[in-house]
Amino acid sequence: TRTPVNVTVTGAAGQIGYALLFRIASGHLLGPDVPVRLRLLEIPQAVKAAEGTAMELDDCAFPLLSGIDITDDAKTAFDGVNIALLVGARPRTKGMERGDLLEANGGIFKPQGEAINAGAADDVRVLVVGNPANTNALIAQQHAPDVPAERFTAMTRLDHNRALSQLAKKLGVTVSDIKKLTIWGNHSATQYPDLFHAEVNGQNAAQAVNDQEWLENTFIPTVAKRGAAIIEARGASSAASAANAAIDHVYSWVNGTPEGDWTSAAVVSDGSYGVPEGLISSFPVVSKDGRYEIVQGLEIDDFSRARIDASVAELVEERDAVRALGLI
Ligand code: NAX
Repeated sequence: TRTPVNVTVTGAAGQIGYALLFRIASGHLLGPDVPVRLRLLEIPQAVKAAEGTAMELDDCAFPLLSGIDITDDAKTAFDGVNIALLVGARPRTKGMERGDLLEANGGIFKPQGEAINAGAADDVRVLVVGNPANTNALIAQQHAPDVPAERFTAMTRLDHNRALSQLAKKLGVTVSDIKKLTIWGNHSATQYPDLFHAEVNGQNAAQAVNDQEWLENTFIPTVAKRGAAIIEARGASSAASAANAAIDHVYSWVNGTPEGDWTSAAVVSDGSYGVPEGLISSFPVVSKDGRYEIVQGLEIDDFSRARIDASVAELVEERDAVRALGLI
């Protein structure tokens, strides 16, 4: 039998954690033949709730789940980790300035980066979900100098999936008819969902839409502000869809993207498309041989350029702010 893959989930007692853990344990993260061992990291006050979730995981009798450990210590949580899902973060509370938010999250992602550096398995892959996801990923990455930088990613797959669904509705097609959609930039309201390189049943998506007004004033803001719309409707932020996107992100990373398609992920920039090297920004990516690679050579017109630049400028500001705070 195969050795179980060590999967660590932080913020395991939170609402995304609750939606995520059962799907990991049932084989959706890595595949139906890959046993997993779960490590749950929580803050001390939430360990008991995590234990409750672990009891329910036991009660599912998942054949692929070979064990569950729960801890409030990052070093323990990341020792030998193969897949690290960093979901727990400090949310923005009323009246909180951006600097305070970044600092509070620096206090979480710096020690977690250090713990990953100290104890992770050689093949560790890290996905940051907790917001501000791109910059939290950058903080963790900067504190893990012995881990290849490309192993740190942040999640824009939910934005990608939201964009697929909105476009499919508009055109009366299914999501499987759509290929090569891209989310560029930051996982925030400045993100740019790009239809100009996307294809719908082989036809260019922007041409198929043929409605610049809809693209600019409906599609882009609907995707970018979907998180707020979910909170408004549900009274709580996206959880199951966020968990689903995290599953998709890791599954694609480990198992590859289909030929003739790509997906979106925030990965360390190599300078492609004018995104400053080292920033963790969303790009069109393919996954090959277990690595995410930025799709090269796309032509970027002025409309897309301005939007990519605006989102990247926000990432630069966040990076400079965490630098000024001494967090990286
Ligand atoms: P919850 O508040 O339900 O859960 C967060 C959990 O993290 C809590 O149980 C808390 O105790 C734990 N936690 C806090 N600090 C921790 C630490 N240092 N170590 C371990 N655990 C810690 O939030 P939830 O709805 O689950 O969302 C989690 C994060 O995902 C938030 O930051 C949220 O903003 C972010 N999201 C990111 C998305 C994305 O697309 N990248 C979309 C969904 C979501 O909004």
